[in-house]
Amino acid sequence: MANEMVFKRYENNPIVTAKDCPGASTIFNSAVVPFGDGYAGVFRVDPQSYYSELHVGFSKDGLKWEINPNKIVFEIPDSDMPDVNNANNPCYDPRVIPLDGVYYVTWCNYPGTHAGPAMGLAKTSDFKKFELIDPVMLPFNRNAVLFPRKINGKYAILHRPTGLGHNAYGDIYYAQSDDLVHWGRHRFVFGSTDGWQGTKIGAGPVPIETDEGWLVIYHGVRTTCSGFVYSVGSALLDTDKPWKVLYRTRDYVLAPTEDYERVGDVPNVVFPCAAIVDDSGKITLYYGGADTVLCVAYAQIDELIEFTKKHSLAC
Ligand code: M1P
Repeated sequence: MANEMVFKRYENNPIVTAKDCPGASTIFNSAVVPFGDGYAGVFRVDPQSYYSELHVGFSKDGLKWEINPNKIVFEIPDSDMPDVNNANNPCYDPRVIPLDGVYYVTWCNYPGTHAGPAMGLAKTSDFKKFELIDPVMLPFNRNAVLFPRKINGKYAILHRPTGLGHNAYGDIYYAQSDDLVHWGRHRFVFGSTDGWQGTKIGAGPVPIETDEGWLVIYHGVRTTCSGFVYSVGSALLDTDKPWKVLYRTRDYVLAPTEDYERVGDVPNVVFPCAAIVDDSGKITLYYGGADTVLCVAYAQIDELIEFTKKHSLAC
Protein backbone atom coordinates (compact mmCIF):
# COMPACT_ATOMS: atom_id res chain seq x y z
CA MET A 1 0.00 0.00 0.00
CA ALA A 2 2.93 2.33 0.71
CA ASN A 3 3.04 4.00 -2.67
CA GLU A 4 -0.69 3.76 -3.45
CA MET A 5 -1.37 7.26 -2.26
CA VAL A 6 -4.45 9.26 -3.21
CA PHE A 7 -2.32 12.31 -4.05
CA LYS A 8 -0.06 11.86 -7.09
CA ARG A 9 3.02 14.05 -7.32
CA TYR A 10 3.73 16.53 -10.09
CA GLU A 11 6.51 15.00 -12.18
CA ASN A 12 8.68 18.13 -12.12
CA ASN A 13 8.65 18.67 -8.35
CA PRO A 14 9.84 20.71 -6.60
CA ILE A 15 8.18 23.75 -8.18
CA VAL A 16 9.93 26.39 -6.03
CA THR A 17 13.40 26.24 -4.46
CA ALA A 18 15.76 28.72 -2.80
CA LYS A 19 17.09 29.59 -6.26
CA ASP A 20 13.82 31.41 -6.94
CA CYS A 21 14.54 34.18 -4.42
CA PRO A 22 17.89 35.90 -3.87
CA GLY A 23 19.14 35.45 -0.32
CA ALA A 24 16.85 32.51 0.44
CA SER A 25 18.12 29.40 2.19
CA THR A 26 14.84 27.57 1.72
CA ILE A 27 11.30 28.21 0.41
CA PHE A 28 8.65 25.75 1.50
CA ASN A 29 5.29 25.76 3.38
CA SER A 30 3.43 28.30 1.23
CA ALA A 31 -0.13 29.18 0.21
CA VAL A 32 -1.51 30.13 -3.20
CA VAL A 33 -4.89 31.06 -4.68
CA PRO A 34 -6.31 31.81 -8.14
CA PHE A 35 -5.86 35.55 -8.74
CA GLY A 36 -6.73 37.58 -11.83
CA ASP A 37 -5.72 35.61 -14.94
CA GLY A 38 -3.32 33.46 -12.93
CA TYR A 39 -2.34 32.85 -9.36
CA ALA A 40 -0.93 34.72 -6.38
CA GLY A 41 0.63 33.37 -3.24
CA VAL A 42 2.32 34.04 0.07
CA PHE A 43 5.55 32.11 0.41
CA ARG A 44 7.56 31.08 3.42
CA VAL A 45 11.11 32.19 2.69
CA ASP A 46 13.77 31.32 5.25
CA PRO A 47 16.67 33.68 4.59
CA GLN A 48 20.25 33.11 5.64
CA SER A 49 19.43 34.45 9.12
CA TYR A 50 16.63 31.86 9.40
CA TYR A 51 14.30 34.52 10.73
CA SER A 52 11.45 33.26 8.54
CA GLU A 53 9.78 35.77 6.21
CA LEU A 54 6.61 35.93 4.10
CA HIS A 55 7.05 36.97 0.44
CA VAL A 56 4.47 37.49 -2.28
CA GLY A 57 4.65 35.54 -5.53
CA PHE A 58 2.74 35.55 -8.82
CA SER A 59 2.33 32.88 -11.46
CA LYS A 60 0.53 32.39 -14.75
CA ASP A 61 0.11 28.62 -14.41
CA GLY A 62 0.46 27.94 -10.67
CA LEU A 63 3.71 26.06 -11.25
CA LYS A 64 6.32 28.61 -12.35
CA TRP A 65 6.54 31.41 -9.81
CA GLU A 66 8.06 34.88 -9.61
CA ILE A 67 8.83 35.49 -5.94
CA ASN A 68 9.23 39.06 -4.70
CA PRO A 69 12.75 39.28 -3.20
CA ASN A 70 11.49 41.61 -0.44
CA LYS A 71 9.44 40.36 2.47
CA ILE A 72 5.87 41.54 3.04
CA VAL A 73 5.76 44.66 5.22
CA PHE A 74 2.33 44.76 6.84
CA GLU A 75 0.38 47.99 7.19
CA ILE A 76 -0.34 48.34 10.90
CA PRO A 77 -3.44 50.53 11.31
CA ASP A 78 -3.21 50.90 15.09
CA SER A 79 0.01 51.57 17.02
CA ASP A 80 -1.24 49.30 19.81
CA MET A 81 -1.03 46.30 17.52
CA PRO A 82 2.02 44.05 17.70
CA ASP A 83 4.91 45.01 15.43
CA VAL A 84 4.88 42.00 13.17
CA ASN A 85 7.35 43.73 10.85
CA ASN A 86 10.08 43.67 13.48
CA ALA A 87 13.16 41.97 12.04
CA ASN A 88 13.30 39.66 15.06
CA ASN A 89 9.77 38.37 14.47
CA PRO A 90 9.78 35.22 12.33
CA CYS A 91 6.66 34.80 10.16
CA TYR A 92 5.95 31.36 8.73
CA ASP A 93 3.49 28.75 7.44
CA PRO A 94 0.95 31.08 5.75
CA ARG A 95 -2.55 30.20 4.61
CA VAL A 96 -4.44 32.43 2.14
CA ILE A 97 -8.23 32.45 2.37
CA PRO A 98 -10.54 34.02 -0.26
CA LEU A 99 -13.54 35.32 1.67
CA ASP A 100 -16.12 38.01 0.88
CA GLY A 101 -14.16 39.29 -2.16
CA VAL A 102 -10.82 39.82 -0.38
CA TYR A 103 -7.97 37.57 0.70
CA TYR A 104 -7.11 36.89 4.31
CA VAL A 105 -3.69 35.64 5.31
CA THR A 106 -3.02 33.70 8.49
CA TRP A 107 0.46 32.76 9.64
CA CYS A 108 2.46 31.86 12.68
CA ASN A 109 4.72 34.40 14.39
CA TYR A 110 6.13 35.70 17.67
CA PRO A 111 5.33 39.44 17.59
CA GLY A 112 7.04 41.42 20.32
CA THR A 113 7.11 38.52 22.72
CA HIS A 114 8.99 35.39 23.47
CA ALA A 115 5.85 33.85 24.92
CA GLY A 116 5.69 31.47 21.99
CA PRO A 117 4.12 31.17 18.56
CA ALA A 118 0.83 32.96 17.93
CA MET A 119 -1.37 33.41 14.87
CA GLY A 120 -1.27 36.55 12.75
CA LEU A 121 -4.14 37.71 10.53
CA ALA A 122 -4.09 40.29 7.72
CA LYS A 123 -6.09 41.07 4.62
CA THR A 124 -5.27 42.10 1.09
CA SER A 125 -7.20 42.72 -2.09
CA ASP A 126 -4.25 43.09 -4.48
CA PHE A 127 -1.30 41.18 -2.93
CA LYS A 128 0.53 44.52 -2.72
CA LYS A 129 -0.87 46.03 0.47
CA PHE A 130 -1.47 43.78 3.46
CA GLU A 131 -3.36 45.32 6.37
CA LEU A 132 -2.85 43.78 9.78
CA ILE A 133 -5.90 42.70 11.77
CA ASP A 134 -5.58 41.86 15.45
CA PRO A 135 -3.77 38.59 16.26
CA VAL A 136 -6.09 35.60 16.31
CA MET A 137 -5.58 33.41 19.37
CA LEU A 138 -3.01 33.65 22.13
CA PRO A 139 0.34 31.82 22.20
CA PHE A 140 0.99 28.92 21.91
CA ASN A 141 -0.96 28.45 18.73
CA ARG A 142 -0.29 27.24 15.20
CA ASN A 143 -1.99 26.26 11.95
CA ALA A 144 -4.92 28.70 11.94
CA VAL A 145 -7.04 28.74 8.80
CA LEU A 146 -10.34 30.53 8.19
CA PHE A 147 -13.27 28.85 6.49
CA PRO A 148 -13.89 30.45 3.07
CA ARG A 149 -17.39 31.66 4.02
CA LYS A 150 -19.26 32.57 7.15
CA ILE A 151 -20.96 29.65 8.89
CA ASN A 152 -24.31 30.41 10.51
CA GLY A 153 -23.54 34.10 9.98
CA LYS A 154 -20.14 34.04 11.73
CA TYR A 155 -16.54 33.96 10.62
CA ALA A 156 -15.16 30.53 11.43
CA ILE A 157 -11.66 29.24 12.01
CA LEU A 158 -9.71 26.07 12.69
CA HIS A 159 -6.63 26.54 14.85
CA ARG A 160 -4.32 24.60 17.11
CA PRO A 161 -3.81 25.80 20.67
CA THR A 162 -0.72 24.13 22.08
CA GLY A 163 1.03 24.30 25.40
CA LEU A 164 3.51 22.68 27.68
CA GLY A 165 3.28 19.44 29.62
CA HIS A 166 0.36 17.13 28.89
CA ASN A 167 -0.58 17.19 25.22
CA ALA A 168 2.06 19.84 24.49
CA TYR A 169 1.50 19.50 20.77
CA GLY A 170 -2.14 20.53 20.89
CA ASP A 171 -5.31 19.60 19.02
CA ILE A 172 -7.42 21.14 16.27
CA TYR A 173 -10.12 23.48 17.61
CA TYR A 174 -12.96 25.45 16.01
CA ALA A 175 -13.92 29.01 16.94
CA GLN A 176 -16.21 31.67 15.51
CA SER A 177 -16.33 35.46 15.44
CA ASP A 178 -18.52 38.38 14.35
CA ASP A 179 -15.62 40.65 13.50
CA LEU A 180 -12.43 38.54 13.05
CA VAL A 181 -11.10 40.08 16.28
CA HIS A 182 -13.17 38.58 19.10
CA TRP A 183 -13.26 34.78 18.97
CA GLY A 184 -15.40 32.39 21.00
CA ARG A 185 -17.65 29.31 21.11
CA HIS A 186 -14.49 27.20 21.09
CA ARG A 187 -15.00 23.56 20.19
CA PHE A 188 -12.61 20.61 20.08
CA VAL A 189 -12.50 19.11 16.58
CA PHE A 190 -9.85 16.37 16.67
CA GLY A 191 -6.41 15.53 17.98
CA SER A 192 -3.57 13.11 17.39
CA THR A 193 -4.47 9.44 17.61
CA ASP A 194 -2.06 6.69 16.58
CA GLY A 195 -0.05 5.45 13.62
CA TRP A 196 1.11 8.14 11.18
CA GLN A 197 -0.82 10.79 13.16
CA GLY A 198 0.13 9.54 16.62
CA THR A 199 2.24 12.50 17.79
CA LYS A 200 0.66 15.72 16.51
CA ILE A 201 -1.70 17.13 13.91
CA GLY A 202 -2.58 20.52 12.42
CA ALA A 203 -5.09 21.93 9.92
CA GLY A 204 -3.64 22.62 6.48
CA PRO A 205 -5.30 24.29 3.46
CA VAL A 206 -8.53 26.27 3.45
CA PRO A 207 -11.42 23.82 4.09
CA ILE A 208 -13.16 22.84 0.84
CA GLU A 209 -16.97 22.86 0.89
CA THR A 210 -18.51 19.71 -0.61
CA ASP A 211 -21.91 18.00 -0.62
CA GLU A 212 -20.49 15.64 1.99
CA GLY A 213 -19.32 18.38 4.38
CA TRP A 214 -16.12 20.41 4.76
CA LEU A 215 -13.15 18.56 3.32
CA VAL A 216 -10.15 19.31 5.52
CA ILE A 217 -6.62 18.32 4.55
CA TYR A 218 -4.23 18.22 7.51
CA HIS A 219 -0.76 17.14 8.53
CA GLY A 220 -0.10 14.36 11.01
CA VAL A 221 3.17 13.37 12.64
CA ARG A 222 4.55 10.15 14.02
CA THR A 223 7.67 9.77 16.13
CA THR A 224 10.37 7.29 15.12
CA CYS A 225 13.79 6.46 16.57
CA SER A 226 15.21 8.97 14.06
CA GLY A 227 12.73 11.77 14.67
CA PHE A 228 9.39 12.97 13.32
CA VAL A 229 7.74 11.90 10.04
CA TYR A 230 5.13 14.33 8.63
CA SER A 231 2.33 12.94 6.45
CA VAL A 232 -1.01 14.21 5.15
CA GLY A 233 -4.55 13.07 5.92
CA SER A 234 -8.07 14.25 5.19
CA ALA A 235 -11.31 14.61 7.12
CA LEU A 236 -14.93 15.54 6.47
CA LEU A 237 -16.55 17.93 8.96
CA ASP A 238 -20.25 18.68 9.32
CA THR A 239 -21.31 21.60 7.11
CA ASP A 240 -23.16 23.59 9.79
CA LYS A 241 -21.34 22.30 12.88
CA PRO A 242 -17.75 21.87 11.67
CA TRP A 243 -16.52 20.72 15.06
CA LYS A 244 -18.39 17.45 14.33
CA VAL A 245 -16.07 15.04 12.54
CA LEU A 246 -17.91 12.80 10.08
CA TYR A 247 -14.91 10.93 8.71
CA ARG A 248 -11.16 11.08 9.17
CA THR A 249 -8.60 9.00 7.34
CA ARG A 250 -6.97 6.14 9.18
CA ASP A 251 -4.44 5.91 6.32
CA TYR A 252 -2.42 8.85 5.09
CA VAL A 253 -3.16 10.31 1.65
CA LEU A 254 0.40 11.55 1.10
CA ALA A 255 3.61 10.59 2.92
CA PRO A 256 7.29 11.40 2.31
CA THR A 257 8.92 9.00 -0.16
CA GLU A 258 10.82 11.21 -2.60
CA ASP A 259 14.33 12.60 -2.09
CA TYR A 260 13.00 16.17 -1.93
CA GLU A 261 10.71 15.10 0.95
CA ARG A 262 13.18 12.78 2.65
CA VAL A 263 16.29 15.01 2.52
CA GLY A 264 16.51 18.65 3.55
CA ASP A 265 16.67 20.93 6.57
CA VAL A 266 14.10 18.71 8.31
CA PRO A 267 13.92 15.22 6.78
CA ASN A 268 10.73 13.27 6.12
CA VAL A 269 8.29 16.16 5.90
CA VAL A 270 5.30 16.77 3.64
CA PHE A 271 3.45 19.81 5.00
CA PRO A 272 0.28 21.05 3.17
CA CYS A 273 -0.71 24.74 3.23
CA ALA A 274 -2.92 25.21 0.14
CA ALA A 275 -5.31 23.31 -2.12
CA ILE A 276 -7.01 24.62 -5.25
CA VAL A 277 -9.95 22.78 -6.85
CA ASP A 278 -10.54 23.37 -10.57
CA ASP A 279 -13.78 22.98 -12.55
CA SER A 280 -13.00 19.34 -13.34
CA GLY A 281 -12.72 18.49 -9.64
CA LYS A 282 -8.94 18.20 -9.66
CA ILE A 283 -7.31 19.28 -6.40
CA THR A 284 -3.85 20.80 -6.67
CA LEU A 285 -2.17 20.46 -3.29
CA TYR A 286 0.77 22.74 -2.43
CA TYR A 287 3.02 21.32 0.23
CA GLY A 288 6.46 21.88 1.70
CA GLY A 289 9.07 19.15 1.21
CA ALA A 290 11.61 18.53 4.00
CA ASP A 291 11.32 22.17 5.16
CA THR A 292 13.36 23.08 2.08
CA VAL A 293 11.28 23.23 -1.15
CA LEU A 294 7.71 23.72 -2.37
CA CYS A 295 5.97 20.87 -4.18
CA VAL A 296 2.65 19.99 -5.80
CA ALA A 297 0.49 16.85 -5.85
CA TYR A 298 -2.90 16.14 -7.41
CA ALA A 299 -6.06 14.20 -6.51
CA GLN A 300 -9.61 14.08 -7.84
CA ILE A 301 -11.94 15.45 -5.20
CA ASP A 302 -14.44 12.59 -5.60
CA GLU A 303 -11.68 10.04 -5.08
CA LEU A 304 -10.38 11.85 -2.01
CA ILE A 305 -13.87 12.02 -0.49
CA GLU A 306 -14.48 8.35 -1.25
CA PHE A 307 -11.11 7.41 0.26
CA THR A 308 -11.80 9.54 3.35
CA LYS A 309 -15.11 7.79 3.93
CA LYS A 310 -13.87 4.29 3.12
CA HIS A 311 -10.66 4.47 5.15
CA SER A 312 -12.01 6.37 8.14
CA LEU A 313 -11.24 6.01 11.79
CA ALA A 314 -14.31 5.59 13.97
CA CYS A 315 -15.40 9.21 14.59
O1 M1P B 1 9.70 20.86 10.76
C1 M1P B 1 8.44 20.36 10.40
C2 M1P B 1 7.35 21.39 10.75
O2 M1P B 1 7.43 21.68 12.14
C3 M1P B 1 6.46 22.59 12.62
O3 M1P B 1 5.17 22.04 12.48
P1 M1P B 1 4.42 21.35 13.74
O4 M1P B 1 4.24 22.41 14.76
O5 M1P B 1 3.14 20.82 13.24
O6 M1P B 1 5.34 20.28 14.21
C4 M1P B 1 6.50 23.92 11.87
O7 M1P B 1 7.68 24.60 12.23
C5 M1P B 1 6.51 23.70 10.36
O8 M1P B 1 6.82 24.91 9.73
C6 M1P B 1 7.53 22.66 9.95
O9 M1P B 1 7.37 22.36 8.57
